[in-house]
Amino acid sequence: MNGLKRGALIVVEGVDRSGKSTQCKKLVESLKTRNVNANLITFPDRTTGIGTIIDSYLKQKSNLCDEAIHLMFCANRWEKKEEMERLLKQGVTLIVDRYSFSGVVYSSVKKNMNVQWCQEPEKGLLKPDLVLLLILSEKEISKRPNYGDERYENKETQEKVANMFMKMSGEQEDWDVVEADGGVDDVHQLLLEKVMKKVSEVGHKPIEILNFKQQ
Ligand code: T5A
Ligand code: NA
Repeated sequence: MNGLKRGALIVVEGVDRSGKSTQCKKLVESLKTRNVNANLITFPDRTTGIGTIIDSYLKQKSNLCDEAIHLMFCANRWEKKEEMERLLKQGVTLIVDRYSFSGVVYSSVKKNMNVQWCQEPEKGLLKPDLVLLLILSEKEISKRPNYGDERYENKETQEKVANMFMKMSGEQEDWDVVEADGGVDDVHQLLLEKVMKKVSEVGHKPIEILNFKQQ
């Protein structure tokens, strides 16, 4: 066994505008200044061929049936799996802006989309060591800049999504619910502490495979 410790797989989830992208970028910067090798991974990755299809769907320039777009989001993660595994084994901690949980939640709040069906193609991807769920109060949500024109950017969908994320957080291990109403730096300090702790814990633990607890 070589002496190299693997990186930690850290996922940040939450509703739209909860500050995920802001926090993920800051986490990578802070980890680097603490000599932790870290990379940012973002889903959807709109730069790949599959990502282009997703981007067009989100911008409402094209339409796909609910099942097909679900599988696109999922395939967008599968096409990154090998690279993510390689980086983790090289000791790089990955800060991931959305992952399979967004995939399952945003699809299964739609009519006629079954949760188990949505989970199935996500199984076999890498299991995160920690999922940080950012939650906002009603008051703070109303203060954040307006939603844009992308699909899902409406109050009704966002409420369903927030409820389902909370339900999921109670069912899965390694989830940490973080109140993210505070200023950017305050939330950052909270998250950084949790991430540093996890980075020091993973050491030589094998990377596990994603599965879902029965709903
Ligand atoms: N989706 C995604 C699926 O349906 N299936 C999937 O499998 C996946 C992966 C696009 C959509 O795709 C869906 C979910 C989404 O609806 P996206 O590209 O991640 O996903 O969405 P974005 O629009 O890029 O990002 P979000 O809307 O989710 O916003 P973030 O990243 O949570 O928030 P952020 O950091 O961009 O901040 C939003 C605003 O708030 C301010 C920021 O400056 C910014 O203006 N802000 C704060 N203001 C005050 N206090 C703070 N602490 C603040 N932090 C940030
Ligand atoms: Na984002």
